[in-house]
Amino acid sequence: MTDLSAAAEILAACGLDAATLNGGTLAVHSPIDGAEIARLAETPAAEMHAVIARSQTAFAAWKTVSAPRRGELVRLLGEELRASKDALGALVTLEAGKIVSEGLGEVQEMIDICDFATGLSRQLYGLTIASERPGHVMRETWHPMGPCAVITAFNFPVAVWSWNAALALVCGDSVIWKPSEKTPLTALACARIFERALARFGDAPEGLMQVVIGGAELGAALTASAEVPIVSATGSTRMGRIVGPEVAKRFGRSILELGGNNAMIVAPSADLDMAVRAIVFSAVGTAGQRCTSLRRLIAHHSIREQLVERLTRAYASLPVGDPRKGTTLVGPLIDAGARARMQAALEQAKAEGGIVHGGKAATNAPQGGAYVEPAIVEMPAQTAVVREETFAPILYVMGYETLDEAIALQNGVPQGLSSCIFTLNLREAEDFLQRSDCGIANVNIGPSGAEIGGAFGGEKETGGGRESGSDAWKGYMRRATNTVNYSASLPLAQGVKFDV
Ligand code: UN1
Repeated sequence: MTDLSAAAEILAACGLDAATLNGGTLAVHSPIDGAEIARLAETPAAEMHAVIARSQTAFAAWKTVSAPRRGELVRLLGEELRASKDALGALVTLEAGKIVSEGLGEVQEMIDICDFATGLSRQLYGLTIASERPGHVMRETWHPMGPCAVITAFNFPVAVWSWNAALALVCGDSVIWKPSEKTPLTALACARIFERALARFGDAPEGLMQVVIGGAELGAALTASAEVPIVSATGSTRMGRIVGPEVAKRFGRSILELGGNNAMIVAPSADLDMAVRAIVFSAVGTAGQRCTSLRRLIAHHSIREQLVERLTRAYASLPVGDPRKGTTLVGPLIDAGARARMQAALEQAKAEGGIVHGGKAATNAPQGGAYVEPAIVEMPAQTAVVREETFAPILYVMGYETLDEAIALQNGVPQGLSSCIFTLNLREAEDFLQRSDCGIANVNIGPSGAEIGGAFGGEKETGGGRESGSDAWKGYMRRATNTVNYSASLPLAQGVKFDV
């Protein structure tokens, strides 16, 4: 059993009083051992109108604050996150089951995006554009949009909020956050941390960042409301198929970060020592529950057997178990449902001709948690099960002969998030980068563990959204094209004559 007093201590360190986190309708379980750690009051769906109205009022005030001053709030958030890193990291471990280092890494990712967004607050650049008309100047200016809904998943319960919120806030938007029902405590902890930044900041409007706790009906209220111009949603493709059309129906903007089915091509020239390490981290890290987890290994026939042999050996010694233990590398799946889906996928893979290594329930792990041995499955082809995203540590291995064949396999799935190649051959590497159809394509590193400086997201069923670095901020602002005439005449564009 999770020691409930230890859980209470972690919650208290995050500014949450365990005693007030009871008596509600939403039971929160730790994936470590399935123990109930809280029972939270849910936001009634009927209250969503008021939440959205409050966000609109906050937006009206916030958009008039200068962007660098808005950046100051995000800078303070970064400071508060630094001070709370250990506490929040421990709560991520307790509530999402991540190993200690990955819990801390997630908070570091939040700190990084705060630093990035703070600098960005002085760089919301537009263009100046040459006008065809004399005495005219054209420019592009960027303006705050309005309330931004942020719908997040359990697997990155805090970082994904921060990628969206840090950008939205410097862009002048207000934020309404609906975290996963599986990880509401980390969201409440972030709200506490944010309140501390607000208190130091001084004069931010009330309701600038609100958290709503509950299920799909809250997300539905956000996606349906024309008062919420931006909906950023991270989760399954199934969820995106609902959110995307709903938001489009009212001409809102959605930023979708949905399923991935990420592949690595291992070429004959690859540094296999490095490839093995990259494969193991990206396939079994976070127990295979990252959008960017490695799910498909496309290995050249000449090295395939050797690679599988080395991987099965590395997998056999993987420490699976309590994520709070410093030596553990693979923690639990989020719940028993996730384990059942993994088992079903392995059964289907066998039926489709796969040879399964590993994949059994793990022994030597706390009772009550969904612990599994990561699985490697040698597949005769890219069958139906391989084309689906199963959110678990399953690595399908396929062979190839020519690079064309490998790239066709890599691109031959409905999802388009992350991809990579291991090769020492420059021609192959560049060719792959040109032809991968994913939002992320890497050389000699795995598909997961992206830094916040780049734009994050992918194509096809991954949804097309971009979050985090580069110019992803443009997704949180509206663009205006301004033409200013400083001459004393009124010429028309395209030479049109209209004399009155
Ligand atoms: C996700 O799985 O939703 O690239 C995000 C990575 C992390 C983010 C993953 N920086 O693996």
